[in-house]
Amino acid sequence: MAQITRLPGDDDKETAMSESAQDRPLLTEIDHIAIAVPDLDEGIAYYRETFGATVDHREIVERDGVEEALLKVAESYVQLLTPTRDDSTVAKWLANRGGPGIHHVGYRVDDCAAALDAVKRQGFRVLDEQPRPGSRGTTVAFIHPKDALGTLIELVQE
Ligand code: MC0
Repeated sequence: MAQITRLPGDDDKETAMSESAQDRPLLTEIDHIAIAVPDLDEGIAYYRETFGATVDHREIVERDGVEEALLKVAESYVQLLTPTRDDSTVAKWLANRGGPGIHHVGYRVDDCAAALDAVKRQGFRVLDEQPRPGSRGTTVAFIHPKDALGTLIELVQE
């Protein structure tokens, strides 16, 4: 069994966590799994030819320097993401990794500001101090992967 080590500040985190615990969990559904690809059309063709998946929505998000294609899978999406400029964080990620792969997970939340606040109160680093616009009219905020089990997390309010 894994040994649980208590660290200084854990008591504060625990208090913040129980204060933030809601009647229902903050994460309500998986909104999307984001897969970064060097070529969006090639990524779309792979999903179409292999799985018969079709594009539900396509959008350039200037702020993040990405173009996305959303392919619906039940009530969630596969989000294929490609950089639109060299200084995009996704361009850097692809270059470091050397090819396509899972870039982040987007979880639906009822209230992005409240969920972000809960993460911040527990002392975890966030990448957006305030919720901000995401694609297709959503409100989003990112949590730092180094404080989230090595996974970049996006909170998504529809
Ligand atoms: C970097 N790291 C990651 C990661 N990106 N770990 C897991 N998943 C990722 N996606 C790790 C690196 O391996 C490195 O670990 C450390 O984090 C620092 O990485 P870096 O290469 O120095 O990168 P930074 O610091 O320049 O940027 C990473 C960071 C950035 C996560 C802070 O990508 C960011 O701010 N992301 C949030 C915005 C975003 O991703 N936008 C694109 C999607 P080591 O161990 O080597 O130190 S926009 C989107 O999806 C919108 C359209 C939407 O859905 O609505």
